[in-house]
Amino acid sequence: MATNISSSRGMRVRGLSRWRIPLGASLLALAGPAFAGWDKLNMTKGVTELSAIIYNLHMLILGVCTVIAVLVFGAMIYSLIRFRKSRGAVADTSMVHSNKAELIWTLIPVGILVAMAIPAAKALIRIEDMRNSELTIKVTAYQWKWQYDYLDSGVNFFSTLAQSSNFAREKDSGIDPNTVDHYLLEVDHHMVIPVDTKVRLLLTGNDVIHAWWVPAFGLKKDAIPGFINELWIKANKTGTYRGQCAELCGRDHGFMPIVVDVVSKEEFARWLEANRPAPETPPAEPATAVMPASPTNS
Ligand SMILES: [Cu+2]
Repeated sequence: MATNISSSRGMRVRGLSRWRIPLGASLLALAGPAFAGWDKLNMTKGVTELSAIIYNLHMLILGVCTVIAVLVFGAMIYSLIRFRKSRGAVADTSMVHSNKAELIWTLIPVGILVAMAIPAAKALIRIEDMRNSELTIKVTAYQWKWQYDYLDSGVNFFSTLAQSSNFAREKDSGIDPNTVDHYLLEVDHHMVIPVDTKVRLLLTGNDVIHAWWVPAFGLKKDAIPGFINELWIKANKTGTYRGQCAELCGRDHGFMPIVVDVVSKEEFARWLEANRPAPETPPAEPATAVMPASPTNS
């Protein structure tokens, strides 16, 4: 009987080993798509100089936090298991105070915090450094649209939710939002900026507080009525980047997206020329009225 059991177990094991390779391969195949979305959990690296700095800082601090978490929780879990009561561990009640221990657990965290503050302060200073910008755009937020004013060239336009999204969002529109391209993330007029150029944005609001946010640019700043906030972008990759108002600004807060086209410098120059307002023609001089000759009595 025992032989039977062992032999049947042996068969089962052999049977399993036969399946091991295909099983492993299919698990790997499943893991591929499962892990494919993991990078989406993290913040985006973005396409600008600042977004890269912010991403690298985030990864550095995350690394420090992870090492601390592993060390602290590792020591804690190890102690809980190794010195458990069932193994005869007896609490040490004699140690009530230790200057040495207190110094260590104060100085080490302070050292870590100071070390982390250095790269964080460097990144903050870089974010606020508006010097040497090559193009300035004033961005005014309204309920619920954006106005872009290219201060150096006079190009000025409003950017509102695209009609396709606007129709689809209506109650009982009968339009499936999944069929609408970039649903709620498309506008009628894109903001256009040149690649590899330091662009300064001056943000303000005309009614309530809004916030201008394009995740790929790594920055989000409030647009406040009566105030000017600044941020700068230096995109290193052409493309279309989308964002949203990130401040709860009223009923249609979800319907004022931001779309930015980063184009080559030549293409930007052409776009600017095509959209430049026509020079104002001075009003024509009023024609001098010709007085009828007074009738003469002859
Ligand atoms: Cu808003």
